[in-house]
Amino acid sequence: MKFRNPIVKGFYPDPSVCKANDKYYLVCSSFHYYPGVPLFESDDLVNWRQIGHCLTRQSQVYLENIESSGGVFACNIRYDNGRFYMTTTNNSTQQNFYVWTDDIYGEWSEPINVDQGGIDPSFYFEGNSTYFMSNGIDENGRNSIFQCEIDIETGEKLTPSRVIWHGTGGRYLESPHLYKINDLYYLMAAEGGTEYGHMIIYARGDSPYGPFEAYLNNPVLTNRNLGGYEIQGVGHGELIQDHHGNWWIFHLGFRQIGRWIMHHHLGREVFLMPVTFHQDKWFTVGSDGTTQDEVEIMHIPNTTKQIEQTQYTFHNTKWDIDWCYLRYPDKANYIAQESELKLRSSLITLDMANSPTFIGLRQRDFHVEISCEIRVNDGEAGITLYMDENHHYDFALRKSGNTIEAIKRLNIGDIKSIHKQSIINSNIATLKITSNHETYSFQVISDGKVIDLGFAQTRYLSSEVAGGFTGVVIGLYAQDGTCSEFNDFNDFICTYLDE
Ligand code: 6LW
Repeated sequence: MKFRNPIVKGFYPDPSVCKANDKYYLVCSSFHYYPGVPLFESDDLVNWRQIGHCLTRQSQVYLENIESSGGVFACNIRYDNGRFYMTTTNNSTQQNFYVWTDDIYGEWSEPINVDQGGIDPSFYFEGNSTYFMSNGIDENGRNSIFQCEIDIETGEKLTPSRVIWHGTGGRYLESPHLYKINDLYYLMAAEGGTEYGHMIIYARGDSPYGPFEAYLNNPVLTNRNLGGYEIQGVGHGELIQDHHGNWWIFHLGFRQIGRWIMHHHLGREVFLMPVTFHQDKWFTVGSDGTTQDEVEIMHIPNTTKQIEQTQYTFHNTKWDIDWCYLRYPDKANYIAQESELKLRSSLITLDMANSPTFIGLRQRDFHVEISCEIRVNDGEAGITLYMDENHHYDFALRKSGNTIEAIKRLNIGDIKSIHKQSIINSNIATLKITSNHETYSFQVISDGKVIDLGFAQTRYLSSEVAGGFTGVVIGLYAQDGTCSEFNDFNDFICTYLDE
């Protein structure tokens, strides 16, 4: 069959995958968004459906007032002895921890802390032993992978943390994962940082502690030399054998816009590439160690079809699965029903690194049409294209006294300006945003009339401008009111269009 990358679109970075029973499970980092750690299920590795999150209670993850792109960093999911484990770092509290569940569709445990620093923690289970590794800097200032053994019931360290590898000398040695394949231990990691120099490297050895011999042709995967190619920043990967014996790497990457001065605003997404093990027991990725947008593969039958959801509405999404909040929300400000959403403003605005009244879906592709009928009863109610508190485009109805205005406000760093506004006769209107690679366009439909509020560039919401580790989220929000009345959101439709 032929499949297209990315395999999961939109801001779903740092994929980790495991198999259990006859299915596959994938988790991603979530930073300051709540619930934490989106969890997906698949039957065939190509089609993924979100089934929940691992961190669904405030007691599991501290997110209060944390900075954007702080919080939950890269995660690792493993299945051992009938139990699922997910380990991650809360980078804002600098704590590595894990949670577990015996029911993948149910709740996960309270967090169990592990006293080893660094980010990108990961498990390797063998017999009764649990190896726990993460990145760090050794006493000589070198990038390192540290490993210890823990008691999986309590998280207690059973051995001191030891350096097991220094990588190949690239900057930001991250995402260590250990696998035992045909009696050899393979340690795979990323280097180069999560931007344009990103890459996957690996080494192998005879024991979980090494010594590890690096693959001679590292990096085994990178797109850093593919100037002008859309897919960039590939790295941070997971190696997995499917139920039929074939090997794959899931990894992150992003889709850049522009050839020379590039930008990307959809965040880091999930990509899939086939892996071949050779007679000498070293492996390679794809045909030339790069990630391609279209992959033709014989060992997935043609009967497997890659099916993409192109429309997201209040009816075909679930509030607690598909949607997300900024940090821990004040649920009293939300009434979310099957066909309708009501939001009440709080004193917190979208400009604050806090939890404004906001509920969002990730923007998954460039060409999208978003529309929603909004009735403003108090303050400002609208749609925001949200990168972080300093970079967001807000499109809203605003009520002051008896006057109702439709506004488009651009927030780009320190520049915050209402760029266009128009007085309308009613407090109900449909707001419509259309986007392509380069621009978002904004239209208000009120009383049967279409009012054009112009456009804004995608570039200023990109990672290159805003920084951070996330991507654009399409948020419905309310702010700046008296915090008394709810505003109504109806007929939300987000449709992805062919280019
Ligand atoms: C993550 C690290 C990385 O923990 O970015 O691309 C960090 N890799 O491994 C945040 O996602």
